[in-house]
Amino acid sequence: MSQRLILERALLPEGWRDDVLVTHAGGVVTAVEVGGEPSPDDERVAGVVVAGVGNLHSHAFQRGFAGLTERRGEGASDHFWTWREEMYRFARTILPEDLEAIAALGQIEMLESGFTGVAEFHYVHHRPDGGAFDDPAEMSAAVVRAAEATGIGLTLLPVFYAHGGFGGRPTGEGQRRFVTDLDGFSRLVEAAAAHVARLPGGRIGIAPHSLRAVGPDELVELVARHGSGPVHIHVAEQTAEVEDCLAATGRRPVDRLMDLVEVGANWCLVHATHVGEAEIARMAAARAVVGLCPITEADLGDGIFPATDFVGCGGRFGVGSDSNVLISLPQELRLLEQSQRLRDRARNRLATPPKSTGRALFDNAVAGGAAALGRGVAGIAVGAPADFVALDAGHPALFGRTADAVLDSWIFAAAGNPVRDVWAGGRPVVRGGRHVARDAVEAGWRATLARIVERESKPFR
Ligand code: NGQ
Ligand code: ZN
Repeated sequence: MSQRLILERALLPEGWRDDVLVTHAGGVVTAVEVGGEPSPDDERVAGVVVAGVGNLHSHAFQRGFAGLTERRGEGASDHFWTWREEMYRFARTILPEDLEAIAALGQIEMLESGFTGVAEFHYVHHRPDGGAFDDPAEMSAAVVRAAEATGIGLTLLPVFYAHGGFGGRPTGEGQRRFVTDLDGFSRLVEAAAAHVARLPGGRIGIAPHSLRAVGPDELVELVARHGSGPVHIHVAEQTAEVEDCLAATGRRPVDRLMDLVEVGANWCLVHATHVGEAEIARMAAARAVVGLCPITEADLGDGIFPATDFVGCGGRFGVGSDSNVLISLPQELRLLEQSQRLRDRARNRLATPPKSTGRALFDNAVAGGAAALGRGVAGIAVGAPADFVALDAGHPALFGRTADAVLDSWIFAAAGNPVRDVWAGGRPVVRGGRHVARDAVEAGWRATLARIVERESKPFR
């Protein structure tokens, strides 16, 4: 059955329009008419409506230890690799029901901030002792159940992980829940796909974890077997990875990756922080989406992605919440722009006139997110998922603003959350700024965190 919404003001791919009649059926937009004839059954949506954004990179379980790695450890300094040890320690404890509860709260926070879909880069596959679950996709199924409860559009990316570093170094204790061989991975993908199939709007892709964790022959084989959908990979996030890659292969990571396999528009290169001029041009020419995760990249001390140069080459990007230390679509976009301003000591670095900075950031996030999630059509348009975000035009930060200034004010000037209502796959999931299942999901979250604390002998810092 089709449903109709009358949007008072909306951002369509062709620009800002008033009185837009949107029809959707089966979770997909079937018609968009400006000035269409309303009928009494239509739902009127006041305020300003924009498309929902795909969160192109999440590790759901990491939401569970957010805020617990902000003390300096024993060593001389803390950095990405010491954080990773803490993260592994947390990953070792997570059971399927824990993952379901943690993922559900994270997804609610995503939806309430304007993310209507998520690409879940999922690598905690096995039991805590490294043994196999009866269903190889047991942990994946927990993420799928969370998405069923929250309504977020899930693109599940089972991760292939085989090595502890370049040159086929063995994996360590902390990685034992992640590791499969190629055939085990194919079975996992098949089992995960069966779970995803019951999810409206669910999609599946793959994620070779990184050039550190995946050998060259394995990468080629993974793409040959499973490379028809979205393919995501972490690349060049830390300078140590660049150095190790150069030492092992004589090439920088992005060059190495693109020498090995044909990277195209279905690829999402996550982070790509440390890239040279030639790599920037190469990623842009390939139409790959660069998956930027500014909050996590700042949190982990990764560095600053050369977004101005990449956009100058016509490159495509979107944003992801990655470690989920803090989940907020506008804050990801703001920090992305502000990192460029701090580096360049200049303003409006990612604006593409006549679009304002906020509009340019937002449009990229919509298009890049849709591509990375394998969703085809982006924006409020026929064939796209019925994912809409209604902003409260009366919110103090937005009041009196028109056109692009609404997005600028949301992204740069709103401390509170002006997101009022959200639809994901046609389903109303946020009403009055609150997810409809928030109470139940919060209760599950609290119970889960209490369980984890009880189970752990050594508390998280
Ligand atoms: C991850 N996260 O897989 O969760 C990674 C850390 C790694 C980020 N890179 C582990 N932000 O890269 O080896
Ligand atoms: Zn990641």
